[in-house]
Amino acid sequence: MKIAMVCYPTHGGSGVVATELGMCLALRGHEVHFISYSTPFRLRGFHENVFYHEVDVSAYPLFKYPPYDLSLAAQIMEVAGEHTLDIVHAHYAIPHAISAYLARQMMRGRGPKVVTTLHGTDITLVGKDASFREAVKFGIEESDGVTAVSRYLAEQTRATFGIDKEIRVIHNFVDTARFSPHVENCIRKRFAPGGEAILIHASNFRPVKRLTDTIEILARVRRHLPAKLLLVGEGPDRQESHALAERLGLLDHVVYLGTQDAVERLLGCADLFLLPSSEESFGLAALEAMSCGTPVIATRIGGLPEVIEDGVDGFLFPVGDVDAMAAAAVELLREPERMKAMRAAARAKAEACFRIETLVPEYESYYKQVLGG
Ligand code: GMT
Repeated sequence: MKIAMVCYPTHGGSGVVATELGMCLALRGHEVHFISYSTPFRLRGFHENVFYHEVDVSAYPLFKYPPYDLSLAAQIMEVAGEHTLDIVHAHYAIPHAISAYLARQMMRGRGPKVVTTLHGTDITLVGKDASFREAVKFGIEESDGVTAVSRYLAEQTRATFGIDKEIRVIHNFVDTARFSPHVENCIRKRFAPGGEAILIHASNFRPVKRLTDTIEILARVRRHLPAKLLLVGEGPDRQESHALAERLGLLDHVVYLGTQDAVERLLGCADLFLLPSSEESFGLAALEAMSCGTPVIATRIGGLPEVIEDGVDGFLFPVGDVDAMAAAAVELLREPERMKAMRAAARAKAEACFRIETLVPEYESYYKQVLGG
């Protein structure tokens, strides 16, 4: 098949899923065209069967807000015509599903089929906003196929928009060969020279991630044992978390690493991954940590219970319950045998349920179904 992946290029879960999916499909012999405003960050190097098309948005002085949606639609139309695409796969509803719809209309029905994957805040936050709601609903209803990354998100979509068309659930996936339990002692030594426990969090530091909770957890853990916190990513809440760490006298124990390409090397060296989010449709970062054999302490919200089994391969707590999260961390860090079992269970879950080799063919057969229909 000839497939276009329309996605955000930044360090967000939807861009990661789109990129990994596209690269895996290309390896399986499909022709894959990425369309975005810059190269998706995991799309490094040369890949057979992979093409990249950049969306160029004109900054005409009249435009207070340059119309990215229209430039994207025009680019999709151009790529679809030139390469006779079969499928345009829009990742994240806004504006990608609507731009794909527009491209198909501009091709007067001769365009490719549109598959939209709902990732999370496109439904749970942005999609609920009155200024986007009707457009998101329209984009979903007009797509030839719709997938969601968890059962939770599919239910939320139906409930929020009153949609009853089929929404296929295809969970996030992980490359278990790349994200594998592999402890690099030199990395551990660098961050925890005194043998401290290593807690880690990776995200785009937006309010839904509750970054300051990771600092609160560290503060509580350190009342019982020495520990460091690695923060991977960048985003609007960095400053607030930094200020809190300073106020609590923790700056020597928190390491801000910025965005990292080889996050798997860090995940494998950590003892626990923290994901105290207030919204999480799936929690790809948690899955990547689990695949590295790192148990996750997270919140019991959204799709996280579809990924983490409380007490088996991680822990789930109510949003904001930093006392309980810290207590669970301390307990586990003090019980090496239990920690070992949990590490193994986390890895086993990733291997059993979320392998890229299993989930990508699900998208492939969904495309075939949409094309057949
Ligand atoms: O909502 C976001 O954080 C953005 C979105 C993205 O585009 O990066 O992340 C979502 O998509 C991921 C991949 O499907 C999911 O694993 C994340 O749970 C989800 N984030 C949220 O729901 C907050």
